[in-house]
Amino acid sequence: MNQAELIWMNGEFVPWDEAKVHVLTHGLHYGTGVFEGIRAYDTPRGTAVFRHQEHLERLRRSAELYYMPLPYTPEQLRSATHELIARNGLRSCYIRPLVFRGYGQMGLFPLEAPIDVTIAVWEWGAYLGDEGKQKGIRAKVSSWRRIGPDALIPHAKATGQYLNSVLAKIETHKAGYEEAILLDGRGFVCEGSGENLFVVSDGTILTPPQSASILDGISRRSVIQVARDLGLEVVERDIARAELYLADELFMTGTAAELVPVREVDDHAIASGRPGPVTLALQAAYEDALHGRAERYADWLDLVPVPAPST
Ligand code: PPE
Repeated sequence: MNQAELIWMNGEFVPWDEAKVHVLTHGLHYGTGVFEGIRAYDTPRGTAVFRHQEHLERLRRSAELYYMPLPYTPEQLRSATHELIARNGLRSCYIRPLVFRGYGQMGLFPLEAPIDVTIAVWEWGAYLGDEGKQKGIRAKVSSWRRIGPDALIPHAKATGQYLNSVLAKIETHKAGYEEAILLDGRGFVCEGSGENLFVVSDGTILTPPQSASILDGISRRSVIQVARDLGLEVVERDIARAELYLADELFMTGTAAELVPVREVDDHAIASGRPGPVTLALQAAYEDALHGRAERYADWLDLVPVPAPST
């Protein structure tokens, strides 16, 4: 991976190679952590973090759902992130805040273990490849179902929950596909291993609802808004597996992935097997929003203050 210079750990800026934890860290054993994935873009007004406050609010909520009170306010984490980006000299980057139960307590009762908070930033290119973004990816429905709301909390972005995504990702990777699509416990379409999913059918954009065990993606919400602003109809409803094969267009959204067309599912080409017009129009409009080229979405971008020159 692309290393940066500094990582923020519990209020301090530490060199990348010194950002370490004890092997008896609670979160390493039991997955007791929550995190975020955020991106900052090099925009005409300077480096800007996309929907920063919304991501930090989701982090706070994820932590709360697992009984971890955040020892920092979202505002403190926001300014720490600004400083971290500036001190690392990055113009664009991926941002990974992590909140986890730390060292000091073993066993499943975690409430006495400390809560550690770290933020890392690094340069991260196209998650599903540059070619995938342009031409679309090949996906396969995984045999692993997405974690259900009766066992875990799909709405929380918790570290332990990602074993589910990892199994699906490995399975589909070994089978020669670029991404996994998981069904929910009822057998309806849920999402990718790290992306939400959209279907274009007869000019309408469909996407699974909150009750389908999805992560409430911030890219998903943003793309829904961009689509509606373009005059497109977006409907949240359950989607049957075969509707993927019969779709006119398919695409995925996520912070790391951004907006990526899907050109094949389970060896069925989606329509012509090339990204369709709705996907391409939305992708272009969304890229404009991310990169600060769309005035309409300017308030989605949190500008990183330029540090005052040292005297
Ligand atoms: N579902 C899952 C399971 C998921 O992990 C993500 C983000 C999304 C949907 C889309 O959510 P949002 O980023 O808010 O639009 N996945 C993150 C982790 C990727 C990783 O490999 O790590 C991300 O995109 O940052």
